Amino acid sequence: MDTGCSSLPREILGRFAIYGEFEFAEPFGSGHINNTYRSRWNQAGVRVRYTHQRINEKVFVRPNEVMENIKRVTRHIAEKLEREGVPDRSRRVLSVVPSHDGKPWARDDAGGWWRTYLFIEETHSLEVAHSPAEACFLGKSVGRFQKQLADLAEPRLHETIPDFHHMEKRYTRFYDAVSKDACGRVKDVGAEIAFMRENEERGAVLIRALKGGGIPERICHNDTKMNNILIDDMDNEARCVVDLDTVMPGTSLFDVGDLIRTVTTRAEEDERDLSKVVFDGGLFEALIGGYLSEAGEFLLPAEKALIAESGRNITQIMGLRFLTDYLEGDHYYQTARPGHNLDRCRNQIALIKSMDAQWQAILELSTAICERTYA
Ligand code: ADP
Ligand code: GN1
Ligand code: MG
Repeated sequence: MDTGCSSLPREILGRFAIYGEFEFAEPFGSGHINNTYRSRWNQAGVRVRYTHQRINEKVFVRPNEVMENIKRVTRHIAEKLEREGVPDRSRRVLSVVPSHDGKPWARDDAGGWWRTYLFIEETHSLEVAHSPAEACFLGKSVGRFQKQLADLAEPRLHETIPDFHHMEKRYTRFYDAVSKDACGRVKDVGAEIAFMRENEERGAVLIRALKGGGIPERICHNDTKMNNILIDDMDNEARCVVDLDTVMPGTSLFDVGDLIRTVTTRAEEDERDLSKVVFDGGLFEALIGGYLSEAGEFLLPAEKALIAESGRNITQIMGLRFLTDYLEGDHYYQTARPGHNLDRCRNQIALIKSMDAQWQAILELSTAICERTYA
């Protein structure tokens, strides 16, 4: 079978339990990590689409553990939705399509790891939020996701990327990249390095709170940037949280923080016109209101108290990671142009500066939302 996509090997589609005739496949999505494709099949006259992803093995060194987690998490949510009698369930949680030998993955002839999901129809993902209503739905979907997983039975999920949001360890790696200066780029990023140095101590707040027991460990998504949430084309509500590779223990605040990072500015993550990278209090208010409408019932006061800080914190860790990748030669994130990671880093720094310029107001707003709606 010819897939028509040079990087989607022809043998892989035949290894999943998909019926019917293959019609075509195409690259899909704008993720930075995995390679994603969409295929279409004719199943006795009905057109059905699937999502196929090659798991990035440099990032996820034990793909079988990633898929074990994803199978448990998706099954748990699907069973819960079924018990609650929720309609349209296969558009509200990813459905893993097994291989012919019953595994949640298949290997291509070169050893690459692949997975297949049902393609969730009539949805789209956003790169920027356009309105408070959208921000509210996005927040709500992540609050709901955390709530759905709060009672996942033992054993603990695998840590698919250990210390993923461990700021202190991210700094160690960053300083290592600065001292090695493998690509001779340190000379061009003095201001960015200085910013990261100045913010190092404050950046450790979240991880210290988690490791010191000030806030609880919870199962969270860990990568809740906006385009990992599918929005329904019809009613614009957030339908399904995707990109489940990093669902593992963490703090609820990692997810809130990544939502704040991506939803509260109307600029894309790689926008080069930094005057557009502005924190928007109206989007923040709607986002956190939506999030708390689901998560407010289980969050502790210590977690609520750190909501504003979490946004600044996750924005900082992403800025740091983009800068580290730039210094190391752009080997982690997929990039589309020279200097792409540096653009992303500068964008994150601009967002932090915009937050800082409004910091007192953000704190007051955050306290007011927590008290007003879900004390
Ligand atoms: P990456 O890890 O590279 O970010 P994702 O799992 O986020 O990969 O997938 C990339 C994009 O593809 C997502 O942002 C989403 O828009 C889309 N996508 C992923 N899975 C599905 C699916 N099952 N149905 C519809 N769209 C999907
Ligand atoms: C990556 O996979 P994707 O594109 O949704 C990254 C996140 C970053 C994000 C920045 C496993 O997310 O941590 O926040 O890029 N995922 C991984 O856009 O590193
Ligand atoms: Mg993604």
